[in-house]
Amino acid sequence: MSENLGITISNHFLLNQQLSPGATGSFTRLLQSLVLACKIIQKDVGKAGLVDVLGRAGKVNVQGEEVQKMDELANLTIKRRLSVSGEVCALVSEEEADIIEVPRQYPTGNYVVHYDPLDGSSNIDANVSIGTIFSIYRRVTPSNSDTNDKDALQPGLKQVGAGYVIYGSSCVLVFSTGQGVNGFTLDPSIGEFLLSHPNIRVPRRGKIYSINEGNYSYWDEGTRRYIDWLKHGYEDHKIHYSSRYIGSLVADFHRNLLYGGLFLYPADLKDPLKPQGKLRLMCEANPLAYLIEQAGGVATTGQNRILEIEPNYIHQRVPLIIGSPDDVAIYQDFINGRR
Ligand code: AHM
Ligand code: MG
Repeated sequence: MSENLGITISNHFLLNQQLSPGATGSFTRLLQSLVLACKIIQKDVGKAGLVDVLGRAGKVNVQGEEVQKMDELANLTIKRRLSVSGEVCALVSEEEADIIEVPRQYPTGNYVVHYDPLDGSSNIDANVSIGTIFSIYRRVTPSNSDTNDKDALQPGLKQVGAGYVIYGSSCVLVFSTGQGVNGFTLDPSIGEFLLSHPNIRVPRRGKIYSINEGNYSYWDEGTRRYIDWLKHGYEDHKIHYSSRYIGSLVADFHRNLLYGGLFLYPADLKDPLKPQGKLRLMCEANPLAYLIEQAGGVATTGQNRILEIEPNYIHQRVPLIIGSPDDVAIYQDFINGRR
């Protein structure tokens, strides 16, 4: 058992900082601002079922206060907390069309953060787990210039940290800064995240596949043959695969990270406006690809490693196949005609 099990996330950050020669504390302050934002979102998500009672987005509640939809509220919370942290120069949110500049009254720092404030938000009303995903880059333009696309559109390989928080049966934060993956669980009685899942490694092979099978007839032939093989190919693979699909990427990813298996959102022909599938490269695929690789797994489009994709625009979509290395390798065999 890890001797650090149960230490607070702040202590964990400080220990890492001490082990990094030349660290200034900036990155630690950025992470702490993100953690605080997620604690605030957790508190708000706990009241999600009362939105109808308290008022709807853009309306005024019984106390005369403006009430916002949960995903808008989560977006604002992260935007505010990171803007005042002094450590970011630009933010990119799934909820906003353009790069968010830090307001001029605040000092800026050297980091760019991409985030999906409330992933799976269509599930909120049914009390299904939802989450926040974040991805951190160092700015590449000079600090005395305005930030631009060069800072916001870096390939996933350039991430210096990434993670997610799940607002579920408990609140769990999983993140990596390039030295493995650790998971922390919020102890609500003291308001602290405590190390509960040290050094997470994804199993080499799993028994779970996660995909929206309603899209079956819109997939490419390789993906269809692969899913058929999982279901009917017992004689060959000798594994009883189970299908598990929550429809919240963070929750599906987290389960598969712990238990093994793979998640797939391939390209499909369902929506001509989204030929690359549904998921976003910068705020969904890249951070999860970074985490899965740190945990010993693989993330691919089927053809290319996710982390090597050169992004063209901030809301770019990408096929995502991610999980246990042996499972993803077999999928690629089907896609590339080797099976
Ligand atoms: P969102 O960011 O708007 O919530 O959309 C992303 C979500 C993922 O959490 C989930 O994996 C996927 O959409 C589910 O899509 P579908 O309903 O097409 O299966
Ligand atoms: Mg999302």
